[in-house]
Amino acid sequence: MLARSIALLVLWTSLTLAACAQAPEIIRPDVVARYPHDANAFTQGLFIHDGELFESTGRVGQSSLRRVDLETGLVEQSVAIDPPVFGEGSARIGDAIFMLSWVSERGFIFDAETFEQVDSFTYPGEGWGLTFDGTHLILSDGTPELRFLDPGTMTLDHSVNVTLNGRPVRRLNELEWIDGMIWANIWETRSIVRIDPQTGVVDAMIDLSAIIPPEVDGRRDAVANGIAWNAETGQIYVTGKLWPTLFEIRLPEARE
Ligand SMILES: [Ca+2]
Repeated sequence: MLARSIALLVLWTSLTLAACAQAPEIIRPDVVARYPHDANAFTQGLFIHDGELFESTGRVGQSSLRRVDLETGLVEQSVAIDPPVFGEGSARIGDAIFMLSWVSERGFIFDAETFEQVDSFTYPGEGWGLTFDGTHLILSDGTPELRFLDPGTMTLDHSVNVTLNGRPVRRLNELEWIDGMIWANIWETRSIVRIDPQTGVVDAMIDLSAIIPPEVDGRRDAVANGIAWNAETGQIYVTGKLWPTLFEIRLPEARE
């Protein structure tokens, strides 16, 4: 009886420890800097290339791809995405910018310098967020599944299901490859999840509650969306749909 009780206690302890080890860390980022952001931009994609900020926006009739001056928030170059397409996430590979649409099952490839459309591609289902890990384009579609696409053919290489405490995470939205991990906004929340690209396990949640601009606080459409990483400097930027502000953030653990 005693041996059985001890065995159960050992089992319970190990399960508890396993559960604790899985629980994601909750991180409240520090704000390093604030910059103006176009409050009419329904942000769906955000990334940095060679220190320059690029953004894709959504809504039918307002969708666009744009290059934005980081300091002023002014749009320096843009191309409109014609109706009925609702623009979504974007990512850059070399001289090409790939951009998704929400429900058209069609994406676009733009010349990164001229913003001329040079090609298009198709994919099944919805398109939400897009990022590049150096090998694959990673696509979110609002489900817990992240699709890893071969950028040469835009065919599916493999997919990963994202879990938090063992449960599927839905509504994965804008994506960013940061230092070997995938960061993803969760639609209609104030949280970014940090995902292990191999296992899909969320190891941390970045809580943006403290930086929601007062101008949009409480607005259901103006949710946090948009993460950009400057791979050369390590700087991380976040914003939201219709937010008047773009923030450079830093995780406390990264303090020197
Ligand atoms: Ca991004």
